[in-house]
Amino acid sequence: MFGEFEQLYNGVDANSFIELVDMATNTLMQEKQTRQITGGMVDGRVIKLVEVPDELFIVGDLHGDLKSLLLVLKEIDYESKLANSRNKLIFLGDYVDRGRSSIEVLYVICYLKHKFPNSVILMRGNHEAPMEFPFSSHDLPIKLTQEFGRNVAHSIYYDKILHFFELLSLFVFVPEQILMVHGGLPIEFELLRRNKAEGIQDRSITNAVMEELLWNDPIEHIDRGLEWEYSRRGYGKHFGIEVSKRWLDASTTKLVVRGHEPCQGFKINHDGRILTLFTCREAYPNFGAAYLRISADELLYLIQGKDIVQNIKKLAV
Ligand SMILES: [Mn+2]
Repeated sequence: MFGEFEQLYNGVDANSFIELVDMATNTLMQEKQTRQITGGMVDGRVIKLVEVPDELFIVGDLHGDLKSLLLVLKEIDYESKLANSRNKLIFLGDYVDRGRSSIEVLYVICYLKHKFPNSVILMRGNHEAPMEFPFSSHDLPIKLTQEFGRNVAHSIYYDKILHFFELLSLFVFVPEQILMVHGGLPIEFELLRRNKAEGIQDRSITNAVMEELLWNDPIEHIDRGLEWEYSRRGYGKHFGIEVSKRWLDASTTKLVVRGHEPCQGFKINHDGRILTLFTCREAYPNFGAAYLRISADELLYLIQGKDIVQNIKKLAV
């Protein structure tokens, strides 16, 4: 049914897995050296897509759900779509933890980045955890040990995976159109205003900003009319509509697309300014899965974020 990924249902062998992680890592390092991707500019962990992609596909949290990932690839006919590097498939991060197939999902996304380097953009989620923000539901090291044998989690394997995680994008944007992050907008928006012409830059992403990009959530109401509050997640913040308005105004974009929160495939916050996508069912049986598919024309004629709902594709259960 899924062609070349069919064998993944029987697991991945350690050598071919780590070989692919190495290849994807090299692809990401090369991209950072040349500072280019088709139709866009790469500044470290920031990607600016100067040309609106012919077709744009965005996938939210996967959390080790191989089946949902392969369904999306099949529905979008990935081999023919990704062969055209003016199309873009953007993953919002959170590939691992919670589901059964974190290793297989990593395998597939590494394969895609290696095979279609100019069509695929991999963002970092909070589960692709930086050393600075460890948390307890990170079960990837245990999965590696179970699948590849004792001590793998503390070996060169895990080091290579961590290095790969460090190269993933934190902020991707299409000027005049959309901003993409895993979690949310940092409440410190001075960092955008300072570099208004260029947008956010890699060097503006301090650890504190990275924490917010990976962990923040939009919220509709905050006590006493405050613009933000600390998150109950332990890291990051809840940001209110004023923060969203300021970011979209300053960057002259229409919409933020992010993942990070389970929902029925998608949800809208802040009067259509924030779209959340969630593309995982296995570890969240009470939620739905969906992805976004939008053409350049549809994106250019988008007036407000709410209008994008017609481009959301729900995954069949
Ligand atoms: Mn997340």
